[in-house]
Amino acid sequence: MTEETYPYQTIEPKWQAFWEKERLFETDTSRTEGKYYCLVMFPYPSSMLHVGHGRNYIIGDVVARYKRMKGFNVLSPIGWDAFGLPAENAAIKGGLHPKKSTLANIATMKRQLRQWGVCYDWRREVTSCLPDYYKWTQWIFLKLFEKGLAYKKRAAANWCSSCQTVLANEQVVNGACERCETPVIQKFLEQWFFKITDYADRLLLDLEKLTDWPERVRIMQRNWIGKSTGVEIDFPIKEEEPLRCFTTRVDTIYGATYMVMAPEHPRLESLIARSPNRQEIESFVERVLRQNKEERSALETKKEGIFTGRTVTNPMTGKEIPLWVANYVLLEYGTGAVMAVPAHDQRDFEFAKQYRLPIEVVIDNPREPLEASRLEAAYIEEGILVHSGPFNGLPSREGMEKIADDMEKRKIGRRASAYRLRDWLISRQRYWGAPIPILYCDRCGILPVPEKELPVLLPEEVSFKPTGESPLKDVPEFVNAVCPRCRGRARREIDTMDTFVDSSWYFLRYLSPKESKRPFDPEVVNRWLPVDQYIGGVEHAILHLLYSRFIVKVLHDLKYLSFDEPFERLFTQGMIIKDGMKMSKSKGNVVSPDELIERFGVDTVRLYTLFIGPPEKDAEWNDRAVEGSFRFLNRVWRLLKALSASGAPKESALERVVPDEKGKVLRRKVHTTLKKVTEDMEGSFRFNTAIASTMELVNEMARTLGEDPRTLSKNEKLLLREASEILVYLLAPFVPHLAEELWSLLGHKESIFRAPWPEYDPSALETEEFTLVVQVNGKVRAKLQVSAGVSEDELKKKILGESAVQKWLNGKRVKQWIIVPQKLVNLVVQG
Ligand code: ANZ
Ligand code: ZN
Repeated sequence: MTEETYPYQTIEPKWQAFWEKERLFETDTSRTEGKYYCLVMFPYPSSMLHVGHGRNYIIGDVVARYKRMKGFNVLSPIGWDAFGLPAENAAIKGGLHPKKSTLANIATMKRQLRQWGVCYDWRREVTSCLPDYYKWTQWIFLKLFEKGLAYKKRAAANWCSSCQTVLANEQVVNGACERCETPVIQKFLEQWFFKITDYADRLLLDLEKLTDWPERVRIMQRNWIGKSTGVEIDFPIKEEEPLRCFTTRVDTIYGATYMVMAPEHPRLESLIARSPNRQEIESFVERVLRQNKEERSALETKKEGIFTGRTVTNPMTGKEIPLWVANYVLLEYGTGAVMAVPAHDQRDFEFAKQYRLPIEVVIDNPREPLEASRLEAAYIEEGILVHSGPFNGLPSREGMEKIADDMEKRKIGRRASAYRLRDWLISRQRYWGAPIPILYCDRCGILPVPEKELPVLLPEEVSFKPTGESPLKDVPEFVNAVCPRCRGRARREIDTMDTFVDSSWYFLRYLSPKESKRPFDPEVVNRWLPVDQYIGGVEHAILHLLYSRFIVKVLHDLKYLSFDEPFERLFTQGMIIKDGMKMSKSKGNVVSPDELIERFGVDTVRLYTLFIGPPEKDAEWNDRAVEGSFRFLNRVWRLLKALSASGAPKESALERVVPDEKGKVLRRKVHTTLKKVTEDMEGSFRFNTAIASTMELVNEMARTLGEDPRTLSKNEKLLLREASEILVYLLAPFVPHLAEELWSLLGHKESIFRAPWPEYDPSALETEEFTLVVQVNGKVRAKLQVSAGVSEDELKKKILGESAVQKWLNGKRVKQWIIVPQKLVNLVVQG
């Protein structure tokens, strides 16, 4: 055999052109039978793709190609999440206009995807920064506004002083901006919100339906929604409305010795109006508001507070207890006020110690009675109620229920839930996003832009300066508008929408991307969704998936959609690591695919990306290991070339093989591999093990082929022909260009992607067994059941593993093996 490498340079562009000409990936969505919607998360057009990005699209392409060979009507679309900060920041630094740079990046990435043999139905391409798309993003805003699910309020918002914009809670990671890692501060601003909290319970409950999602993603969503069940209790205040708190430990209420409210609590101002140290309280509040919320609620943070001068009544003990303000209580959680039980809550304990507030044990440790004066930390476990009036002696759980019942009966409290989830802050003080379709009229107030006036076009002539306000404010043609109600002068909203709004519905648009009268054709969408398989990075486990689920539920409730969960199955691929770090431009460890493609061809890069490890796990990229994949493909190429030179039958031989004894071994290998690869593709995408077994199959084929193909019997040629066909099938989703080339070498005229994936032959898997007699030094010592196809190595291993044999070997070395095939083995050992 020659060592020349296979001509990927000519093969790859040839088949790419062929697929395009054949429109192989254009999907007829009017046909829903056997529909399979395979979706990859649409990319942000950031510039060149590196091999780390490649994993997502390659996996999606493998799944789409495989499913299509399985006979499904596969829809595999792509688009661009094209609004966003990086393009605008580049423009501020004196770069290109965001629209120019974004469209240029899209062109580059498109070229790359084509070059990788990743195929989409390009007629369905959507680009979120173009008016024909964002018109409908604005339409979705209007629908939420009509339903009271979009509202504006002045709120403390997370502010990144470097990005000069607010961030959603989800975009704050460890108290810093997710993008640039600048510490986030709180800033009071008028902001637009989507009322996702109205859907908290359904978003939580329906996670149960998503059984084909990775468990860890479901857990992350569950924690993010963060539901706690407990009781809301009203604490009376003299001459005022009672103050309401939320607790998960109502069993501890007899130990509530003081109450704390959040510094931002709307009732604080009036409660302290006549307080002598009002100024002191106000300056305390101001200081706390400069701390960020993560810091404030962290367990380690120093608890600080101030007495309001007021008291409230503990409704169970009837005692007056002091009301404090403290940094560790947040307004957004529960009711923004807490009954403090220092004996049983660690934060309250630390606070009480510091400010010498009373500590009373009301839950006793059944193993070791507690004493308030000797507590070194709060006793937070369950126990037995003490000093709790009629509830004494009850275990915590039971106490909780009994006290809640009692409160509900007397109407001083009620069972309730609290959620960690906050409303979704969607306004951004930036340019490169979809304008929020709202008008402000001095006479008529806040008004939605009438639907027929959509889209509110984003003007192109603006000056890019980081002012902390949207640059749209300096564009009079944009700002000045006519009030749709009174025809008077109105101003336009200058903030734009969070890009997560754009990406919360793009998968609907793919079904009818050219619709100009509505965002999508509900009829087609309802037949094609939910998405059968969604593939993307786990970094979107919370934000994007939660928002998409929310928007779909809203559109469902508005009767546009018949389903209420967008993604049936979810697969999250692991990251590609280089030198121990996530591969990314900012880390400077990016491997560009171009050079590798030049040296080895794109099929090699695809194969390596899939072979690198289980696709859901992170994997370390190794440039040198890529060569191993290249060698394998060359081996396959030479093998099939040699075979066709040997005069193997030209046409399909799948059904005409009658193997002899020797042929059975090969045939068994072929069909076990087919079975295994099929299972690997179906289950959890075990591409790496599928490829590994395909490599074994190639070894077995090479063994059968032997040194001189001319000596092959007719039967062997037939068998090898069958093996070759199946091998090409198995390789096709992974290395589609080479597979097409080999497929045509085998004499086929049509694309392999129009050929149905083969079924394995169960009869080929059957292994016949025989009884083997094992002798040691000529004496029969064991009888074993052995399968007919066993190799000599395996046979020896099996014999040596038998305890009945080991006993007679006594640790001695076997000098000689005498083997009578399928009958007897005699081990000759010394003395
Ligand atoms: C009394 C109590 C006694 C509490 C006790 C705990 C233990 P999770 O489980 O996270 O839902 N809390 C309520 N609202 C708060 C707010 N806005 N800011 C800070 N803390 C708040 O926590 C619920 C508990 O967190 C509630 O139950 C309340 O303290 C506190 F032995 O009430 B607990
Ligand atoms: Zn008006």
